[in-house]
Amino acid sequence: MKYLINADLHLDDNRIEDSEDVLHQIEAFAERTKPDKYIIAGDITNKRVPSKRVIRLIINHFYAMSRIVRNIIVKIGNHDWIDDNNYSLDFLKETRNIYKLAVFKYPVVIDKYIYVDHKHVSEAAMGASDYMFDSTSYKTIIEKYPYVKIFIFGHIHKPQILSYKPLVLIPGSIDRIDFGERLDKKYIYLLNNFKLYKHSLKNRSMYQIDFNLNDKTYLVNDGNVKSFKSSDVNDAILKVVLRGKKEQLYKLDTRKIIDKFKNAYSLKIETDILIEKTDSQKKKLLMIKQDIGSLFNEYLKSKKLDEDREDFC
Ligand SMILES: [Mn+2]
Repeated sequence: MKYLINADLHLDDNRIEDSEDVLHQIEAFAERTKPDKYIIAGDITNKRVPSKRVIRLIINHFYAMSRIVRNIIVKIGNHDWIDDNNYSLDFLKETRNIYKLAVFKYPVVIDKYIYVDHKHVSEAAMGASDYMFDSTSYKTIIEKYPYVKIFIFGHIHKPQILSYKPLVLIPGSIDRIDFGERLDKKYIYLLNNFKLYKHSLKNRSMYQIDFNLNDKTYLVNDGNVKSFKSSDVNDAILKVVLRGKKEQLYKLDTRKIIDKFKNAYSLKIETDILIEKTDSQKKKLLMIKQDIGSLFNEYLKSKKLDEDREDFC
């Protein structure tokens, strides 16, 4: 039996073409590998009331997948919940038979050996902006299900394996959702006779450039990008963080930055004010994150450059 596994699709209008592209990659991979079942470990939608375009995207994806797999199994995630009786995937109720779809509110064990939940497990390394809720050690869950061989947890966006025996897999999100994920590679997983394969997904690049106005130096993605040209951010999701003293920041002409990166897919500018603090012993620089970005955001709005998505958990 072959299972195709993913989680945290977070389909949203903001980047609908990216969502569509990555879903097509998943469909093409499924076409090649012919899984029997498709398991989604929660958070298909980003908003609890998805738009018509997002609904259409999900229906198209399920239609394509239902032509390949025998079953589609969905565990509802926190982003899919509305209340105990409603969830963002309610529109699928009428089409369950067409898509051979099973939707579960609570943790479920599939074929007596695969446990699927959407939950924060305390051992997982979190992405920079993952939101922690209701954290439990996976060990306490394993104890309750001694016959289960594979545990799958959606919710945390950073893909990782916490244990090999039993297998404890966090598939992660299928696309870089926010800047905390800018260094992540994303995957779709295929489980075939207890062997796990991961297939890389191609995602839009995401860069954060940290400018220090004091010493005129900059870091790209925390120094993980070595040789960098400004054209590298073409079509990328970009955040520029300007770090300097208040006077420097107020004097700055953001139009130059906006112009320099005008080919970015989206641009967000943030500021970090460096405050020189004196105490009785010595002088030191204390960095305080203070967002005066609203000024810039207003400016970006007036230039219609504010199409960047909101960060969310
Ligand atoms: Mn979640």
